[in-house]
Amino acid sequence: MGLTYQSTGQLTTREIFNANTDNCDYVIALAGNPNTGKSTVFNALTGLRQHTGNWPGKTVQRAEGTYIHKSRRYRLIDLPGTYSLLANSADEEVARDFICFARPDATIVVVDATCLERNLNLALQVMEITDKVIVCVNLIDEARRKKIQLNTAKLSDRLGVPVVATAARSGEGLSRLMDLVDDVAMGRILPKPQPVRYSKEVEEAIAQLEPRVRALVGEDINSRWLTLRLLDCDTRLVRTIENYLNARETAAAVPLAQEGLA
Ligand SMILES: Nc1nc2c(ncn2[C@@H]2O[C@H](COP(=O)(O)OP(=O)(O)OP(=O)(O)O)[C@@H](O)[C@H]2O)c(=O)[nH]1
Ligand SMILES: [Mg+2]
Repeated sequence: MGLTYQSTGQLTTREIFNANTDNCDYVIALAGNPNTGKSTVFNALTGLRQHTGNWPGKTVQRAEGTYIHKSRRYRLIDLPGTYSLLANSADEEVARDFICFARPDATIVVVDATCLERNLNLALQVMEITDKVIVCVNLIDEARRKKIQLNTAKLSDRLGVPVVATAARSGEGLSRLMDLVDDVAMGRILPKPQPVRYSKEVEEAIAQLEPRVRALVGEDINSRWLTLRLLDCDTRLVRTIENYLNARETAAAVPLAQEGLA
């Protein structure tokens, strides 16, 4: 594979996702469960400055476009709608790999205000991979109609990331969304996602294994998240890392993971 780590000495995996920052200042991912309004947000932000194609090497459709906010050009990538990032399907794998390896400057997670609990599952999974998350609680008009009240300040506090309520179809909240994306991409806001805590046994295994994982992959991949995947014996992810990053040493961590759980 002609990119990467070995050849350049640094992670340039954005190139294999055709998502480098040529002609733009920042790359932003749009994630969310199916039917939450991602494409409506995407269309509202990018207007006619968009095109579609396939993800490299996949039959999964990809849409990307650009928008300008505060004189900066943003490239927005509409990820496939998924319920999780466990890579059980091509869609999930594309979404996970993009967030993990292309390392967007910010990821917007679009959630449905009328079924927040189910939708936050994906938000928490994204927040395990990257800190740079903005939660966009969409369909707020539907929530109002159903008399569902939402305290975005409290939600933001509990999650540790910025939250904005939107009704993408009418454009409500989208200007605030772009402000927050700008703040996160520029580093004016540094989200601090509250980590999901697991059982004592799992946390102990993480404590043992994570320093060794970090020593292998550095700060380029979230080591706690990768440790969890290794404890899950996600050998496919290890192969993906080998492909993307040429970091074959990571494979050595799988027996370590099994050791950690023994
Ligand atoms: N009432 C209301 N409807 C919305 C809003 N945003 C999107 N919709 C509608 O919700 C439906 C789904 O929107 P999409 O933008 O296609 O959702 P998506 O997340 O891209 O869906 P997938 O790509 O299939 O995962 C469409 O009928 C939209 O018009 C909103 O804020 N309020
Ligand atoms: Mg869509």
